[in-house]
Amino acid sequence: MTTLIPVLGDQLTSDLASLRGGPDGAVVLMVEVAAETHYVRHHKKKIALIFSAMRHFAEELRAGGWTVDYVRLDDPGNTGSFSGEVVRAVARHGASRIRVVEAGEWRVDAMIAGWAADTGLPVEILPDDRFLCSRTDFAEWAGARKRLVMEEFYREMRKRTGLLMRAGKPVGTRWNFDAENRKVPPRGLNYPAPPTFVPDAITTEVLDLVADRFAGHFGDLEPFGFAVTRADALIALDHFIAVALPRFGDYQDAIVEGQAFLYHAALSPYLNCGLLTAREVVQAAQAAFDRGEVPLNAAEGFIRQIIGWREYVRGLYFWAGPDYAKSNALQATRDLPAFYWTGETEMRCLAQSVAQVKREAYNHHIQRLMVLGNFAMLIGVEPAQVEEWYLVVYADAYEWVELPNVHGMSQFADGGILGSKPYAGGGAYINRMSDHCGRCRYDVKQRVGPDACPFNALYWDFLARHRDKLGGNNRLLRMYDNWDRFAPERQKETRESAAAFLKTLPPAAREWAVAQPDAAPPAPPAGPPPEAVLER
Ligand code: FAD
Ligand code: DLZ
Ligand code: SF4
Repeated sequence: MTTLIPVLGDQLTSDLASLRGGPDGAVVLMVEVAAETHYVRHHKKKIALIFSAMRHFAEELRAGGWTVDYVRLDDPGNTGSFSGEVVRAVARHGASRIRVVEAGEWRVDAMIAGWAADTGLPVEILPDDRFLCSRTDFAEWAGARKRLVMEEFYREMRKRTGLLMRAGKPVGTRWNFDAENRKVPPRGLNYPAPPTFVPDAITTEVLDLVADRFAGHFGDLEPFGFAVTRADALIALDHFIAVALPRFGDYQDAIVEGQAFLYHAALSPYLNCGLLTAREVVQAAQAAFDRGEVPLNAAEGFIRQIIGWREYVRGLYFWAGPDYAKSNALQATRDLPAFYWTGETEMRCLAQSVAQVKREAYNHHIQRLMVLGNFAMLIGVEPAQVEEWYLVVYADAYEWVELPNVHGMSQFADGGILGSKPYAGGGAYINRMSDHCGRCRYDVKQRVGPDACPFNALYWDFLARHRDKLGGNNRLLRMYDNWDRFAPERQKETRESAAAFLKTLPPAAREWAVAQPDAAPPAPPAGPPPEAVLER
């Protein structure tokens, strides 16, 4: 009775439900799957991170007494698909049953659902209890509600986990300190970059493989400094808790040129592939708060991101079903501009964000939401193209977390299931939260004309264009009032300015994301409109 336990590239957790019984004669199957690397053409750093973390994890399991069958990308006979490799492994090991943890996305869940028919064996599919809220628990919570409100979910999770709670009440008497998390950082602050790790022999071999096989994918492969083992990911966690978390809350929404990480955790790549668990990172934050090492607004802000937003988007992804991605509430059809890949635009905020993600496979939340996502929504890019881009470029991107954030939060393509209004903003927001505008060729204070910040006219044009769908939204009434106070001539020149800018956009750039013969994208070069109110 040999049990085959397939472990996917984002299940690299020794306490994974399928591994909990201990070795017991089972065979763990891990596979470098060609199809996973090019169903979208992931950033080179992301592929290297996953392959290296997988190879290290296999070694750790072996050291723990497990038999691990590890199929490398170039191993002879590798079929290049999860299902093909499960079928081959069943035959190799004479397996009599399969045990696996549910996947993080519908696409792979569907493959797993086919394994019983593919192999003729019983397949036990276990819930992924690394998440604090199961798919069923979220569905129960959501089922009773007219609207899904993250803040309500979050409070429920605070009660359920007991984090930052005292005698059934939130510590500090408030649930949410978001309003205190939007400070503009003073000049000259020291930012503690997250630790980087020198590639060992395993990683070096993977880097060579990725350089060779994925040369045409987006992004810089080196320098490569990600943690690829649990031990190193724990160092990154300790560093964040000790050095960055104390100021995490204050400057959560800021953007500073040359500082990719500010006081952000930069832990999502490790959380999402399983090197760290959500439980341990929130417990570490709570413990630092209990020791008096971090203020409440920081601890609460961070814990909210994990047990609130992270669990909420995952719950919503599975609750909404595989068709969630199909909606296009704003009927957006434009192609993604080429500069999302090349960085070649004079809009400094966008150019800098693209240059950063090319280098680091990382942007922080406000760059993702209020620069890159905001612009794509204002110009009306087809949601599927935006989603594909986000899935490609970020080391932490897996569909369960990418899709709700992009489709729902950033593009409002779900029509308001995830959020109650679009996260749209003009240049004034970016100017207030960043130091880009002073160095930009565009003037953030101008609304129209060739030198005006494009975000400004585009913002008003977006509102005017979508009045039929958004005009009745209570949270946008003030903005529509402002627009209505524009004289007709002013409205006309604003919309004409937006139209003139849209005509200048470079042609479609889809080819970089979708599977096709390798070709390296070019390297990137190094009256006040309203402000978006963020709720995090
Ligand atoms: P911090 O700002 O330090 O936050 C701490 C942790 O909270 C993160 O590591 C992450 O695990 C969690 N978190 C915070 N916000 C969210 C959120 N909205 N959804 C889920 N988890 C959250 N996050 C991903 O992990 N993968 C993605 O593919 C992804 N795509 C995004 C796309 C868009 C358009 C937007 C607006 C957000 C996206 N996010 C995504 C959420 C968030 O931007 C990243 O989790 C965060 O930037 C990761 O960096 P960090 O670890 O420094 O985060
Ligand atoms: C993202 C990714 C990549 C690039 N490669 C692999 C791989 O070769 N083998 C593997 O098991 N997993 C990989 N992954 C992660 C999977 O895509 C991920 O497990 C599924 O999307 C389910 O969330
Ligand atoms: Fe971006 Fe406009 Fe500021 Fe330039 S002026 S950096 S385009 S917000």
